Amino acid sequence: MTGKLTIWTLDWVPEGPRGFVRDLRLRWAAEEAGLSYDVRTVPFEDRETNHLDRQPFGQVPYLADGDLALFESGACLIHLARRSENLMPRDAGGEAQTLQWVIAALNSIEMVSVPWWFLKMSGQADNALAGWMEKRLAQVETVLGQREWLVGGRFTVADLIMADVLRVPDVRARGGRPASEAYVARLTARPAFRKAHADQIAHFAAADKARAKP
Ligand SMILES: N[C@@H](CCC(=O)N[C@@H](CS)C(=O)NCC(=O)O)C(=O)O
Repeated sequence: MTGKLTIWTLDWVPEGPRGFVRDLRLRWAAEEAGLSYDVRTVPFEDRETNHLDRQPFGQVPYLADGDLALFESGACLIHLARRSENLMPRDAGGEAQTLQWVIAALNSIEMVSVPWWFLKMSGQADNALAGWMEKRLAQVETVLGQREWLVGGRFTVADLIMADVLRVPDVRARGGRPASEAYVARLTARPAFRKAHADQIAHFAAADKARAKP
């Protein structure tokens, strides 16, 4: 697949999630890989139903690569990684381990951190998931204390998504995890992240202006 890449996101979001909407994962990967892409949008209003044909859960991001349409940020990242060695080694073992850590970020860490965060945001700071969350973060801290990168001694999309999961301010604010903190700082200092982040912020700022027009 070497079609035209289009990353789909929302046309606008409130201030809170800006810089964290998951299209940033795909923008970041494309920037790392030097792949050109367009960004297109679906309306924030009615988002739960207005693009179910492209994302069956009414979420973003989703990706078009020519005629291929994909949803789930992890699947999109693995797809992009197959287009560029910058994102994933080409040997079978390196590929398998990248996939393993992408799934670990989503299914072992974000699977805990998102519901924990939702409960915290709804006023339950000391919620029932706090212990599970602490355990998972401590386990990742052990891994990151022993290596700079998750796979093969080099940057991969596994680091991209793990850092994106760990960089959530409420997660970082729990503190006491120096290796994870250094990892997040190192990953988010990468020029590709900074560009993707700045572009997402600019995208939603432009949407503010468009909405303000009479
Ligand atoms: N598992 C999905 C999660 C996507 C997700 O949570 N997207 C958020 C934006 S970052 C969203 O669309 N939220 C709107 C909603 O759920 O209504 C993925 O990784 O792509």
